[in-house]
Amino acid sequence: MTRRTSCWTSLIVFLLISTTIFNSSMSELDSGLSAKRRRMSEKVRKMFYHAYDNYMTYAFPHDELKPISKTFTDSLSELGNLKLENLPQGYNGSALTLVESLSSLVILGNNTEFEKAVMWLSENLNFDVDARINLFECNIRLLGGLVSAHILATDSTNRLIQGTYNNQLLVLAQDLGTRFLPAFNTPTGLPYAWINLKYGVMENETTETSTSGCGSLILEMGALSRLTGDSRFEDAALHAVRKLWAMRSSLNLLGTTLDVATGEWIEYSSGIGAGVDSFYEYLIKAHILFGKEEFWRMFQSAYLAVQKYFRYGSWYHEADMRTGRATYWQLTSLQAFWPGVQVLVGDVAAANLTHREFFHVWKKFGVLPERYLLDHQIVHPTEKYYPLRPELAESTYYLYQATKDPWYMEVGETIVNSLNLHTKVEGGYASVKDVTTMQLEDHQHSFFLAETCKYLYLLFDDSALTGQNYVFTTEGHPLPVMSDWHERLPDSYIPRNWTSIKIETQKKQASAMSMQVCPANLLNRGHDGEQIESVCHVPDTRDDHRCSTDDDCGIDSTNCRRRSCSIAGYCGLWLFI
Ligand code: DMJ
Repeated sequence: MTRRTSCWTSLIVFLLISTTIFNSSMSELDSGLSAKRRRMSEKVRKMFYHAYDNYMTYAFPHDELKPISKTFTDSLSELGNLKLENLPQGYNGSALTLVESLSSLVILGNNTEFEKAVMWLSENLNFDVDARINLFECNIRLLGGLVSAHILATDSTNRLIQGTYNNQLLVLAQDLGTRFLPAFNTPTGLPYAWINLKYGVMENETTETSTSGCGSLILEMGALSRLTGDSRFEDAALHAVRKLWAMRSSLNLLGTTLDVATGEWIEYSSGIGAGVDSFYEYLIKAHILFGKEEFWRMFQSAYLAVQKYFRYGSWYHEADMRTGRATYWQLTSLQAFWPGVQVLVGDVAAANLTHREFFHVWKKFGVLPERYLLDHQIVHPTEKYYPLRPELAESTYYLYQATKDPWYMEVGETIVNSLNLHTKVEGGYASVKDVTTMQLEDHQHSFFLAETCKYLYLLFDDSALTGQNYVFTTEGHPLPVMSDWHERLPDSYIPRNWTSIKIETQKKQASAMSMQVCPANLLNRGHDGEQIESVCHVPDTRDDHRCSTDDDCGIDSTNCRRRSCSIAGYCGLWLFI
């Protein structure tokens, strides 16, 4: 054998060996990941049932579980004073946690328990009660839970409730939605935050509400209208969105609280967290669900304003809607939903950056504090709690769907382990009262079952969603994306639970669940076949990129960072933050 032949032989042998090693290490990696997926989904399944079974044992049919004292609460804390003494005889709460668990039971594949729950609710739920409830909370939890469960119960692919289900949940949802309508009877059409289910708006009711409270009702009420053919629900919610949007500042920013009688803002400072969060979320999700360009236009302007005025590096602070000047430099636990929204519009890189920061704070404390002061890097003195919120798990799930990067499963595992270590008690999962001491509070919120457990489970096992195309409401209840709910159909489409868009000769599928890109990005795309531009792009004021101040500079399209003006007078990413 010549020296040259031997070199070639060695190279081929080397390549064969390394390919075999590479292939086998890849398959080891794959099987390692599958094993992890199985192990973790099992762990989350057990978490769900620990919370659910304890609720059913100690709290049902009341609203929520007190896991430490193994008793119940009917105050529905955030929902208002739906107190037991106000309820008719024999009526024991709204079984809120059961309603909130319905879609999670389907995702976990427990059709038997789902059917049992649906039948119980059909026979026992009654909204004719003298109770003052919070419209937003009641909408996202009860109405959303019922509408979503009705769709799941009647979905032929699920083969649920054979023969026994006659739209009872939809009838209940329609009754509840009708009880909401008097809230919209205001001079502005913006709904009151509180309403009595039996008597409507109470005398001397407060006219103050929040942006999310009056502006994020469109998914549930829109779906209710589509299902019942009664347009009043969608009309009322849509009117409120339009009115709120008309109240934006010249910077396209909204405040946090307002007066529904006068249409005046009360709190001008706002951000992406408490009091505003789901307003942004519902603009993009309503566009995906109803295919309405109007929602996309509102969302796009609102999103650009958020990126421009609230974003600082990977963080989001609050700012005055009139001037855009920063007001509070605080991270709030609720803001952690934002990377999930960014995934829906295709800004995955920006989502990843922000998500990492939230995870960093989670690891620092073991859970996320409700409020964290960014400039001092300390927990807010009076908001040290963690009520089992889902937002970080939710964003982790979306980012995993978009990237399939196994690192997000590590994040999920950390979240699961922290929850079991710090919040699991014999009678369920308890909220954390103080993240600095891990002292617990006797409350298992219903969203722990509707959202936290659901997103964690879906992170490790999304098989229940295969071939489905859902949008999740802000409370984690799935609503199917159907072409026949779309106002403006794409060029070509398959008339089922999927939206398929034809661009030139190329047929592309766009889906909120495939997470590749929001349909609007494809629809709004130019004819030149250029790559879809990031939705966060804000061009510099001048074409030659010259500037006098930072205000002349926009948002960089590739990484969504705010550009600043250099000493030499050029816009760019000069400050790495
Ligand atoms: C949930 O009820 C919803 O996600 C809502 O939009 C915000 N707050 C809670 C969970 O943290």
